[in-house]
Amino acid sequence: MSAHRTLYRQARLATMQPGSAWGLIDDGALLVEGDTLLWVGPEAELPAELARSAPRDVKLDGALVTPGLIDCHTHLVYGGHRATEFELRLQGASYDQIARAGGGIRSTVSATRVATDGQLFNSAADRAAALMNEGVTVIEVKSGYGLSAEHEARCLRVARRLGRELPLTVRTTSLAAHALPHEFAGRPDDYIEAACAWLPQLHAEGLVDAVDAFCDEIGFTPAQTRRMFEAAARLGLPVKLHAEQLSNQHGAALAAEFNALSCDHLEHLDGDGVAAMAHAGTVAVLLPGAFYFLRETRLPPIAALRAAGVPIAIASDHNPGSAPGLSLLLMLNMACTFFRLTPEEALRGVTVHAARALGLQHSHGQLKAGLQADFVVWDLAAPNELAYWFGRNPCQRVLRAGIEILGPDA
Ligand code: DI6
Ligand code: FE
Repeated sequence: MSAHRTLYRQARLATMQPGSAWGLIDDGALLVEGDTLLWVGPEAELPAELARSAPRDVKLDGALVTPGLIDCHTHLVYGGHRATEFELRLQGASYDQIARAGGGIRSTVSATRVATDGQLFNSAADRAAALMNEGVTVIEVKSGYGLSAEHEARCLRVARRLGRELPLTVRTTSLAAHALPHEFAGRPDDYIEAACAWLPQLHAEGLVDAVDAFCDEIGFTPAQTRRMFEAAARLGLPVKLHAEQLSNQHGAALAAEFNALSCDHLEHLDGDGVAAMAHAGTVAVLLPGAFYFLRETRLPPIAALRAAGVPIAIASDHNPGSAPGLSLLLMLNMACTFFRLTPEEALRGVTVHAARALGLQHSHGQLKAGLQADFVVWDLAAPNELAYWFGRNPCQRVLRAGIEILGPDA
């Protein structure tokens, strides 16, 4: 007997391992030791001495089990909201018109700067809880609403605190190159120089896992983005990019030059960008919530991404301007309805490919021996139901690092 082992059995495992649809194992078992999956496979093949070694035995009655879900692109830490801007857009104003008039991201920057650390933490923790309720065990959180050395650091510290105080893995991304703060009006190159200079200190404080930028007409130019990436590379930090969201700036090819973990949005991505991403092994993160909420009509080039073998991830992009939703399950449904992903591709997009978009593919994203014991038990029989229902939460039980954080034993 090994006191810290638990056996979960009579499960339908969507392991998401490659080689078969969903990596499906009917009548499967999971043996958890501490925070790790010790054994995963068909229950009939579980060695008897391993079965006997677990003092706790949990029967799951045929329920579906998937890896913990991973939301690999969020802007969770911010002050205020932008419901009035939503009304303006409904009356005909466009997202970029509002941004150019000084609203948009910059109005959230003002609301973030006046919020206390406690307010920022509490609002972000509530939002994280909503994601976690649907089986999310890993999130990425970007800065980008502080836009000064002090306020960027504050937002990243709040993100780190979420990871310490909630049963949740949090990866942080510095997105100082999100918008031009008013104190640098007309001086974007000076702002980028300043933002590059903050990075070593933020990194020294352990606040940055990756560096991102918004490369667009209302964001930063490819040349400015390159300077940000060079500053990241000097510190050995991986990069990601908000690329080709509203226009084609050839940002994906630039990011691929830096072996980016991911390029995100991609509605305006062209064939050269697809090829560059495939060559670099960069993940395409699609954000159907932003596509929906901005009422976009131009689709990312899904067929070309598939044909080139670019891994596709799906994320919420939760932010107050273009994607205020907090349901990763709804994103699965929208990835299928809007982008015509298959339900299996959509689930790979919030598990195995999302892990890769965060550089966590060796510890997260699949049900596989040796990986962290993050998994979700669903009140569902078939994995395609995950992308089918919406507005219903079938999440029954969540284990994160081997500990039940939601469910009968939580
Ligand atoms: N693209 C987006 O969709 C978010 N950031 C970005 O660069 C939107 C951020 C916002 O509108 O507050
Ligand atoms: Fe975003």
